[in-house]
Amino acid sequence: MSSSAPKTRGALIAIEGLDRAGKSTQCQLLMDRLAERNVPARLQKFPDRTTPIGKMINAYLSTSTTLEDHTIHLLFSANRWELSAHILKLLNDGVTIVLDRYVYSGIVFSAAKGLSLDYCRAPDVGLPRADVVLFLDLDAEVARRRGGFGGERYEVEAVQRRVRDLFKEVGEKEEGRWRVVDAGRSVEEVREVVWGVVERVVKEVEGMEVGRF
Ligand code: T5A
Ligand code: NA
Repeated sequence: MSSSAPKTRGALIAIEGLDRAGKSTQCQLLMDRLAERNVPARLQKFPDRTTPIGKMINAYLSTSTTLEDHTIHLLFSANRWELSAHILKLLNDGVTIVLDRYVYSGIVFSAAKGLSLDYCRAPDVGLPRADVVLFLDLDAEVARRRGGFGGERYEVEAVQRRVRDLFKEVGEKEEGRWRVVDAGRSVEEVREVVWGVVERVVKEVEGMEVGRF
């Protein structure tokens, strides 16, 4: 065991940003590019609305149920924890994982309601740490004009403004892992910026252990 070469592992790539910043669009394009380059990869969206906890979150987001702020915060975190062992295993098996939102959304959307940043981070401490976070930055007014905005609980411009400021604050603690991408550009331009970062990170993590948040 001691003489074996470091095992190739997958990269944990988080795509974050405001509602309608183009996260899901870019996640799909990134998955396509990774497939073209023969990099084994999986897409994992958070919240994952398919699990029992995810179904509770979905009911909350679609505003059909009300939940106390701490309760829904812990459910979002629990939704990440229930998938964490699976994510770790895939990474260690050499599969790159593209996350459509992760702990950063978890922190800032709850903090925007008035819970402290320290409280909001705590339940996610220990989860697999993203090797890089691509923060798709978009003016709240531009986000509002994009398709489908307004249907769900947090899709209110004042909330989105506060969320944008909080993302900036959280990103400052991530140092080199946090990359701000101007999401106001065309889909293709954003795709190329994202790929430029991901292509490098996929190579850089080879032989490195998965970190913990
Ligand atoms: N949340 C989430 C928490 O409170 N705590 C948590 O722990 C987590 C994980 C649901 C909510 O949950 C909150 C945050 C959210 O409020 P969700 O399910 O990810 O989160 O939300 P969705 O509705 O699926 O996705 P978004 O609204 O965030 O949109 P995306 O994925 O950013 O944007 P996308 O790609 O769907 O694009 C939106 C529109 O813009 C166009 C697209 O074609 C589409 O019409 N578009 C562009 N137009 C012009 N130029 C570009 N570059 C464009 N890119 C995309
Ligand atoms: Na999305």
